[in-house]
Amino acid sequence: MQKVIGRLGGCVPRVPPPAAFQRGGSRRKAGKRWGLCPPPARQFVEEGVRLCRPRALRLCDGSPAEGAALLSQLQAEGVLHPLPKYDNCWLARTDPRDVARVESRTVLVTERERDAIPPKPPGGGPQQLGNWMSPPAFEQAVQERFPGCMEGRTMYILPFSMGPVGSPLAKVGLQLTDSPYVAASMRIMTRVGPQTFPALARDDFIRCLHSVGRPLPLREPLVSQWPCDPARTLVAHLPDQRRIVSFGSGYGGNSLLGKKCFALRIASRLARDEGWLAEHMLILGVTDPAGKKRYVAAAFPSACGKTNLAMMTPALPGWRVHCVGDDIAWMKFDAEGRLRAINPESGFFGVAPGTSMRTNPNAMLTVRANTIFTNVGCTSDGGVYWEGIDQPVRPGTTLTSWLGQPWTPGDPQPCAHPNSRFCAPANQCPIMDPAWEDPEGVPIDAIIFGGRRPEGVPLVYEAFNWRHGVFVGSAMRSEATAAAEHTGRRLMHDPFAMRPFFGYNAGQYLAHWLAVGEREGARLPRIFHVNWFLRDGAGRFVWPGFGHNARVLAWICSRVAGEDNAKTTPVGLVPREDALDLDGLPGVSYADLFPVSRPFWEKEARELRRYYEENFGEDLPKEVMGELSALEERVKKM
Ligand code: GTP
Ligand code: SPV
Ligand code: MN
Repeated sequence: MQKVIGRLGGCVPRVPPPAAFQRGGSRRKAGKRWGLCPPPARQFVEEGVRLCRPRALRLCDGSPAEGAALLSQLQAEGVLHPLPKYDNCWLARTDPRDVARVESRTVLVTERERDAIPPKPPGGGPQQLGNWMSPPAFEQAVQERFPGCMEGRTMYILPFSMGPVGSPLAKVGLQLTDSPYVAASMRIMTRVGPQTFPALARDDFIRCLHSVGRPLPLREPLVSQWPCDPARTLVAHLPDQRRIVSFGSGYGGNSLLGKKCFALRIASRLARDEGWLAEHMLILGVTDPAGKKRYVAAAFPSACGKTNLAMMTPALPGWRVHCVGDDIAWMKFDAEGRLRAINPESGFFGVAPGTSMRTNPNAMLTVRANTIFTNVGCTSDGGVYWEGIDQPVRPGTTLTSWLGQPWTPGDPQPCAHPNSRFCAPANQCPIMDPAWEDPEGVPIDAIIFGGRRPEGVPLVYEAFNWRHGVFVGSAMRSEATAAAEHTGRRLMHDPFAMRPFFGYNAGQYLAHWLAVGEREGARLPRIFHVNWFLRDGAGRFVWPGFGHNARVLAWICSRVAGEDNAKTTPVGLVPREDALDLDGLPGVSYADLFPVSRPFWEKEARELRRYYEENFGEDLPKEVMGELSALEERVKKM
């Protein structure tokens, strides 16, 4: 681009001329397509080019030929390794410092801090509901990082839609990135191509700028051929300007900006302003043996079972599950007052470890073709390997860990990184719902919250009403997982599974959920809480989980159908002993699954009160505090 600009006499071209587009037979076509690209989008590209100074540009069209070219380029650069055991599958190994979302470097940039996070009470612990950055500090951070950051590299221009193109619930974005790995992954996770141009013309698209922060020539050698700059990583959101600016990481939610940055942080803010919901939820369809189908959305924190539930093979005869989405739901009321949900994504970025033909056969069948694996192990015959894959390794085959080292079962370090992932097209999942791309979305009958709770929290309970349900969501806690930088089995608060993803003040978020419940004419879904992760004294899971979670879905469906089969507890409504099908589960007892202990809930309520006070302060809606007081009263009478 420098050269191009030079040739034009030092002035910045109003539009990057086609000559700036990469060679490869398609330069003329690219130039023509560039000509069709709406002016606001071109302007954003020009700004990015001026700031980042890439060597070349590539406007991505989403075509199969482009996908193939990107992949072979990544192979030539040594970023992707082919996995010949499958069809068009690839393995990436990252710099070991760039393996997960970095919550400590993820910020919301707003004029007023209060618009981003609740105020820190004096003397309170560290605020856990997001990080705020002032606009001047952000400007400075950009100036310290972005000028010239793409020198020597190609800038990929990705016009993309979150949601089926043309859906009233869909929104578009334009991502600029210097990572071909990100470009290849975005093509799987989102709908990339010129079909988004009409929407891009409207100027309200989300502007996404991403750089790995390693201009060429390199000043220091790369680790694992993976460019990143961990010391200067920053993932910034400017909700008022509909802008995302990310630097220094090529991994997952830090770099595939359509996902957490757009579809959750920016979208949750738009949703609040426009009266809808953008949530960290899977969406599934469940059909009972009589053929009655219902749709359910469920929020579990990262690495707590969304993909697995969304794709489950029911262990209950006669029941069927179909997948609409595994991570994010955008939900809006229709004219009849029903909450309708779409999955804004078009691919899965799923946790690999623990995935097997026993636990999640549909995921295993999904990732046999056209999949990019990141930080999994591999076998010498060109297959993948990870903890819990549950597949015999053929004699004579050797294993290589995610670090590229020889690995043998029993080694102290895992073969795959705990946050290793597969990135696969959703339409390859054998149980995608026939309506998964319905532009109107699917009607939601139940909302489920859940987390990893080793003790005290029952397998399932139903909230008494919407307001109590909002309290239940706000009170979610779960053990830390490898999806972000937190370590150990620490119990963390994670309201609505959104703690790392709120796009505005979390207190206002709770108020928005309460307001949704007051909406005139709304036919509200019922709200439930589940816990697949209770452990016994020896640390073993007491619930078999996975396909058996269909037993819980069956009870939830019976509640939606209005069956009178619940028992009231201080915490919520639980299945009567005869209402939960535990047939064929030797050793699993109702009593173990439904602990009700006064000391446990007294302690839980005390901890919640402390958490609310220290983290939400006066921004906690009084209704939520009222629900906590009501719980405390009920627990006292236990
Ligand atoms: P993100 O993609 O990070 O948002 O994660 P997720 O919520 O989609 O979690 P996922 O379904 O990928 O599951 C994460 C881990 O939990 C995997 O190792 C699963 O094998 C395990 N897991 C999922 N469901 C169950 C269950 O019902 N029981 C048990 N014991 N483990 C489960
Ligand atoms: C999560 O952490 O919730 C994920 C993975 O779904 S990432 O895309 O990295 O955010
Ligand atoms: Mn997730």
